This record gives sequence, structure tokens and C-alpha cells, in this order.
Amino acid sequence: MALHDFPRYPLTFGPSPVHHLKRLSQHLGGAQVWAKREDVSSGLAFGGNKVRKLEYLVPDILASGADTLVSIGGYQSNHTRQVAAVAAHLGLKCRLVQEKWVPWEDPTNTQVGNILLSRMMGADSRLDPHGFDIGIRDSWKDALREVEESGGKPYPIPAGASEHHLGGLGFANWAFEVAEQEQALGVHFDTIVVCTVTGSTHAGMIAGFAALEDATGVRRRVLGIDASATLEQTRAQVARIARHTASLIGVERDLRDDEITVLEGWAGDLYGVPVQSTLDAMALGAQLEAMITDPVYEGKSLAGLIDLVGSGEIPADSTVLYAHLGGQPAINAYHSLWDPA
Ligand code: 5PA
Repeated sequence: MALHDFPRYPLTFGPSPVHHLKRLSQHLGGAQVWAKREDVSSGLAFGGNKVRKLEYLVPDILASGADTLVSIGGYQSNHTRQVAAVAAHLGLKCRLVQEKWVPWEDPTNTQVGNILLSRMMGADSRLDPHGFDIGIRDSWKDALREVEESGGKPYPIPAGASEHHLGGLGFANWAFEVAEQEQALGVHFDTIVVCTVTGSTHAGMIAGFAALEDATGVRRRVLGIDASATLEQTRAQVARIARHTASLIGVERDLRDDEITVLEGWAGDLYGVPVQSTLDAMALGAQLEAMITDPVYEGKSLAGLIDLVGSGEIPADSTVLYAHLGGQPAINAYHSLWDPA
């Protein structure tokens, strides 16, 4: 099988836009930095990286005859908001488990941003006191059982859609899209920087670029920036999903270790809690490019990119592509970071 053999239900406007971050590049004084924007590529509730993953799940959802999508995330999960959006778009019901993944005590955390949007879109969003874990949760299994007991037909979507067997395909497709956009723009991205937490975004890219490398001989670096401070678990999950997705799309060799890179250093101590480098990166992106990033994910991966370009670890003759995966609605719960003194 190849990627184009898998059915894809379009939920985006088309390829996500790619553009040069000229002022940021100039400020950093090294590699040229571009961005590819999952945050502005769908009309479904502000979009984001899950929309692209869900494009490959929808055919399976529709074939299953399910009437309720059941998923899980933190209170300010972007993923659950995008599942709620897809449910609304398809005319299905949606049951969400929102766990206390982040010790962020602002009362607005359960009221504004992503969770507000999910409620507006009609999802049955219920709070749960459990803490952060990217694995399969009992609370999610309970929700699936409850839907069944009340006569519904649930369709299970795990955290970040990552443990779903088709969860890596969306970003394998992203890699092919990048290769086409390079042709049209006349640029070559030798390095990709991407935030990684539940793993299928990064893993899908690895699989897609491996397939492209085998077809064209072109090698690139895909640098995953850990944003959850659970490095070993994340590395293992990325490697597993990358290998699974690569075999799904017909990559006939094992992936090399150097194709699976998760870098630590910008997550701080806790998932969802920003550190100084996160705030500095968010401010730089906003003030030089009006490119808004969130303190949970994209602010941390942008901080990684800034340091890697600044230190020359990504060399000055590189052209680097920053994968902007969305996530901005959460900033509302983090207003205190910018409240005037
Ligand atoms: C998320 C994830 P992966 O989970 O595929 O590694 O993606 C990381 C990521 N950027 C990066 C943004 C804006 C994200 O929302 N979010 C999760 C969520 O519940 O929202 C799955 C954790």
C-alpha cells in the first residue's frame, strides 16, 4: 500500500500555507526560517494539527456507523476541540474526557479557550481530576462504556489520535505536501522543527519523509522538540508510531535511529507550564512576525528552533521549516502571563 491508497476525507482548505519568516530569520542571524501553518488551514474551529490527522480517520468513522466520537485530553486540549469540530461538521455527537493534565490553577482554565469552543459546538465535555498521561486511560474507557450503555455507538479516538492505527497518516501526507510546495516555491527545507507530545504528528512526518527519501534520495533532519518532559515515553511512542506508519505506506526498510530525533531542553519540568524560554519565544514570534504561539506546545518548539538556529546547531546555510501546529485558543487561559503589572 502507498499513502494515496488510504481514503482521506477533506477537512482543510487545501495544503497548509508555507511562508518565509523574514524578520525572525534576520533577528537570529543564521539559517533562513520558514513556517508551514496548520493553524490557518481549516475552517473548522480554528483548525490545528488534529484536523489533518482526522482526515484519515473520518472514512473509518463513517464506515463504522458510529453516532458519537469519544476522545480525551487536558482541560485546554486542542485535540478534543478539533474532535468536537469534526463531530459537528459530520453531524455526530461528541463525548470528551477533559483531565487535569496541567497544574495551572487559573479559574479560566476550565471556562475559556478550547473548552469553551468545544461546549459551543455541542460536545458533552466532562472534567476529570486525573493528571497527565499520553497512554490509554481508564477514564476514556469509562466514557466509551457509558455511551454504549446509554444506547449510543461510540467511535474511540485516543489522545491526540496518536494510538489510532491510522493516526500517523495525516502527517505522512504533510511530508508529501512539503515536497510539492518546495517545487512550487523553489526552496529546499533541509531541517524541519516540530513539537512532539503524543507523537503521531512527528512520527507521521518521519514516515512520510522516509518514503520520499527512498524515492528521491533526499535526506532531511526532522527535529522533534519534546514539550511534555516525559522524554523516554515520548521517544518510544514516536519510534513505534513512525515504524508502524512507515510500514503502512510501503516503506520497505526499517527506520534508522538518526531518523527518529526527539530533543529535550525546552519543555521545562512540566507539560503545560511555560518556562522563561517559552515566554521569550512567544514574545519574539508575536513581535517580529505577528505569529501567535501558545505556552503549551508551539511556544516550546519555537524556543527550541530559536536556540538551535542561534547556536549554529542548525547551520547558517540551512533553510528550516517550523511546523506551526495551531493551539492558540489556549492562550486565553494563560492571560496572566501578559497581564499588565
Ligand atoms: C499538540 C497536541 P502530537 O500530540 O501529535 O505529538 O502533537 C503535539 C502538539 N502542537 C503540538 C499543538 C498545538 C498540539 O495541540 N495536543 C494534544 C491535545 O490534547 O491537544 C494531543 C495532546
